Amino acid sequence: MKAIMATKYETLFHRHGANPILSGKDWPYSMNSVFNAGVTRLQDGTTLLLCRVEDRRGLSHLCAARSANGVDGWQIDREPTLMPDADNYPEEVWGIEDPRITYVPELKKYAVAYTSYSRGGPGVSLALTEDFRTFERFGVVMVPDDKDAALLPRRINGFWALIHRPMTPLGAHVWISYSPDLRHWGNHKLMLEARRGAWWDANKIGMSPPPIETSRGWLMIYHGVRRTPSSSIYRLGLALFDLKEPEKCLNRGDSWMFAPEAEYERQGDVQDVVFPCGYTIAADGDTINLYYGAADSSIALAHGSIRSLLTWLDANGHSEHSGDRRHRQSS
Ligand code: BMA
Repeated sequence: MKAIMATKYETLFHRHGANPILSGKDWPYSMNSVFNAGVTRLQDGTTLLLCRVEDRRGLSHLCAARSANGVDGWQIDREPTLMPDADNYPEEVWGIEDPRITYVPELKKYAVAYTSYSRGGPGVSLALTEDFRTFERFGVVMVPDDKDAALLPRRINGFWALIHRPMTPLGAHVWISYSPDLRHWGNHKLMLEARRGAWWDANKIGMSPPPIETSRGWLMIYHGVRRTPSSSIYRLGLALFDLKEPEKCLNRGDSWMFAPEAEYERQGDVQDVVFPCGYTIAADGDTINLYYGAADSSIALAHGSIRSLLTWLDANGHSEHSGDRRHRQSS
């Protein structure tokens, strides 16, 4: 099958030549597929991927892979790192998926927000860890149907902030909620709405990796799901939010900026999916290494520049609050 694609567009993320950098054949134990990894850089500079591993029953758990250069030489835990614990956390009965990692300086811990797949649908669970070997589980913090969550690294006006994606009859939009203690959540605010109609990000969007903190605001890479008669296409767009008031969207890109194109993104257990759950930022403070699940079958890497993402957004975006909205009646 030969794909027909547009060619005249700016490339913001460059795929690594070694892609996919991790797949099932690298795994030390029997499984089906590995994809959608949460990412962080540890104190000693090691890149840690907390990978979603789907077993041969179809249920997922999380497994850590560590690498000195973030590209190869991965040391993969010999056994699952975090297994669903349905006895104590019944909401994890059908597995745990798609972790997003945030280092929280105030706690000196990593917060892992992940999807717990309960009989009532997917919800958001939270856990803290210092070493990715032992975890303190907080259980469900957002009831089903909800997913695509990440904690902001610090309090906003004294409250912890969690970005997430509840599913409502009016669509799947991105929300932000606040908590004094990471357990009790409220002050829910709509952050970013799925567009409607023919748009690439109509009806269903979700935050992909945790937002990137820049001097101009929280830069969010989000996925839009375009339903087609044959399947769905997961593509990525950009939006910028106010640093002090993160529910306030300052700018949102019109077109997508990264989409399934490579063979390993187009073909797999689920075709046409690019799904990043994390990144590292290089010592220059600008280069972003984006790790993404490809076609729900492997993990791939692409690098970009935060400055270029912001420049692109200036040229290709609109404020969600100004008269620009009127100008975009079609949204
Ligand atoms: C989403 C999530 C992701 C997955 C994607 C494509 O709803 O469940 O884990 O990669 O669908 O199947």
